[in-house]
Amino acid sequence: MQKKLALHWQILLGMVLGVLFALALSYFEWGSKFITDWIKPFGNIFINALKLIAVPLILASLIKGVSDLKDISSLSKMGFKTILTYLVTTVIAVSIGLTVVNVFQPGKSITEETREELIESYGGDVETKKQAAQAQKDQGPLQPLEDLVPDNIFGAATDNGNMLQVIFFAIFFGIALILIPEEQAIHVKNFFDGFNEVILKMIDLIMLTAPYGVFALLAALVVEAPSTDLFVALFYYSICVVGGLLLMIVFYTLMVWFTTKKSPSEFIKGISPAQLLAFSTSSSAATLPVTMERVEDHLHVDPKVSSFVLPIGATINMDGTSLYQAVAAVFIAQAFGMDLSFAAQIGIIGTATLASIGSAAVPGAGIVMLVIVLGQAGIPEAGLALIFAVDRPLDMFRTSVNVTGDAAVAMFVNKTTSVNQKDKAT
Ligand code: DAS
Repeated sequence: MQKKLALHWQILLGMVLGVLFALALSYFEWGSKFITDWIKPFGNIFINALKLIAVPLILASLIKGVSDLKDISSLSKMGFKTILTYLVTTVIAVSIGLTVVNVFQPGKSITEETREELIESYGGDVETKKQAAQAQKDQGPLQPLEDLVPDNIFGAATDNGNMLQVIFFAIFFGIALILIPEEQAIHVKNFFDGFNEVILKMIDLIMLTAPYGVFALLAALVVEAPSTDLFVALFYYSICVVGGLLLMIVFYTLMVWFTTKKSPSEFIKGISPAQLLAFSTSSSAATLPVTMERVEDHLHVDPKVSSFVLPIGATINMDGTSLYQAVAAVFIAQAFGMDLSFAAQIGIIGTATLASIGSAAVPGAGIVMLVIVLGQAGIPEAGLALIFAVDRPLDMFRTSVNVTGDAAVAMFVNKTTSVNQKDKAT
């Protein structure tokens, strides 16, 4: 955990040094050009590495996740109730995120001049994406459904705009894997378990370069969009994310209060040490042991329930991440002057839910999977560079919400599972 904490603060340091370095060099007339020619490319390489890992991560995590469902469903209705509750809370989180970002529109506070600069620097293919979105509006009502099924998986995997096709293939593959005889499936399952581990290690390695990538991205951001309105917009965007996350905390306390009669103060007092650890490590996985101890010893959840519900939650239930992905995607679209159609925003509910399921419980995983949401919504993925500046602090907040959501669902499942009530009856 110490290594993760060190990397975590290294990234924050990279941000600060990137800004200071750019401010210092901008005093020289060659400073901006130097940063654009010799520093910014390292930021682009870092963003490209995140985009590179998105498709293999989706394939690995969804195929593994879907094929693991076979074990979960065999644990009777607790398995299904857990998965269903996690899905419902994630859709609620994404919906809250979309509501907040559409109501407050943080990206719209950018001036036209800055928008042109951003499009030139980061969103080069905005026009083509706008035309594609317009073309989509003119298509038949079932075109999105037709587009879901790729006619060539390698084509879908190479064009980020067809992330849903990759997701469709992964889920289809996982279901078929469940249906083949166990003695054959085990080899494939072991392969994808191993493949998933390799991909997570690749994310670890990419995140090791994050301090340098963030340094370059921040330096470029300062010299290429020195306008204060961009930083004001990023501040508004951060407020929207944190505000939405706080609404999720309110939702969880009410959910726990109404379903288990545990008062909000008791719930927050019980889970707060895990929230603080999640905040400082930005890792649900690193926090899991503390989450389990708090939920069992202080929120009185049966260990049979918590030992099942919480590890699954740390892996697939990331409500804070899904809310953040919804806000981030629409903010980037607003910053590039793109009006997302209602259908595109509904699509975000689907992809942000799936992207958060596929997000690993490690620092920075949420922004890696944001590529999926952007690609599918037709938003230039290069827009990641705009929000990376504030991603680290927001990762701290969203990880705390991820952990809080896992605890709330564990308490709900504990209160309503027959397994637990049978024990009480004996
Ligand atoms: N840091 C991730 C987690 O551990 C969440 C994220 O990156 O969005 O939950």
